[in-house]
Amino acid sequence: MGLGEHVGERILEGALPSSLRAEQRGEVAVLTLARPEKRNALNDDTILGIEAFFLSLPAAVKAAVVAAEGDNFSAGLDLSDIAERSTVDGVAHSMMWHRAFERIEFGRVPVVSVLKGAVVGGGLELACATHIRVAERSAYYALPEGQRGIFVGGGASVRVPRLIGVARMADMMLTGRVHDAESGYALGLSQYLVGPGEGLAKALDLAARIAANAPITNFAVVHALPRIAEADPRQGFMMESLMAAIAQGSDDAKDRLRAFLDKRAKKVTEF
Ligand code: 1HE
Repeated sequence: MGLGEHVGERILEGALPSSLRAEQRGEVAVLTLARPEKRNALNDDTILGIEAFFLSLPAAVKAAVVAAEGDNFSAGLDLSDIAERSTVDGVAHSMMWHRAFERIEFGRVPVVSVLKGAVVGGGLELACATHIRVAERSAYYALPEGQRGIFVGGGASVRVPRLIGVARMADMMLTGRVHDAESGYALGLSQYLVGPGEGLAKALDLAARIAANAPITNFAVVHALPRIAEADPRQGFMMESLMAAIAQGSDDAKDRLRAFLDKRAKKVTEF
């Protein structure tokens, strides 16, 4: 659970670039992309700010939400940043995105994103590093890298095929295909589809539910589940058994199981 990770005392605010806003709502930290005039295009400062935010979440934070100001989640890489970059700098730049987004995917808490309008290029890469995606009906997904003469560099080759498969990602890159929110939901790009303006409330509700889970369960889902799913099944089953035994042995699990048997806990149908 963020082994060796710095745990902040309070949420980063002043230390973030103007393209990001951070706030804490109870046990949920909310990071908002705040450069709507540029469709939340992601420049280096923003990527480093995202990394800093997830590296220093206060101990009281149990879940996070990534949202956006304006009508769009993100138009991806800030294209004004890329023009003069050398090959060596290009590798370093892509690795910086990978590092920052790994702080989300393998950070201390589960992360929910709120998608609307453009979720394209690096914006889709950012969304795919979060664990739960809530899409408003205005959301649309594209990987225009193919048309811009470049390649994805923020982790899409790894994370997008996990959600929709290599063939569909290849289609998006080769033909410029755009998926609307309904299509994205059907394919698995988002787990939730909500009406206009409803995304943040839904995401906060989901984050509050996540925050109420036992920390060991959230740890297992964020850190163990994706590794188990990609492991050789024989290794995977063993990792699952070990993780199950660790979780079962926790005081949290004992309390929660006892509460159910004593009829003090909600039934599945009452959550
Ligand atoms: C930008 C960017 C950007 C908008 N970098 N400035 N991403 C793309 O190829 C998507 C490029 N953007 C678009 O296709 C459109 O902007 C949108 C369809 C997303 C939105 O259209 P619209 O009509 O709402 O806005 P707009 O008028 O195009 O843009 C408003 C402003 O934002 C404008 O600047 P202004 O100073 O003229 O007002 C745009 O230039 C600016 N803007 N998108 C920079 N992306 C780690 S590798 C990841 C690789 C990628 O992500 S490649 C995909 C890049």
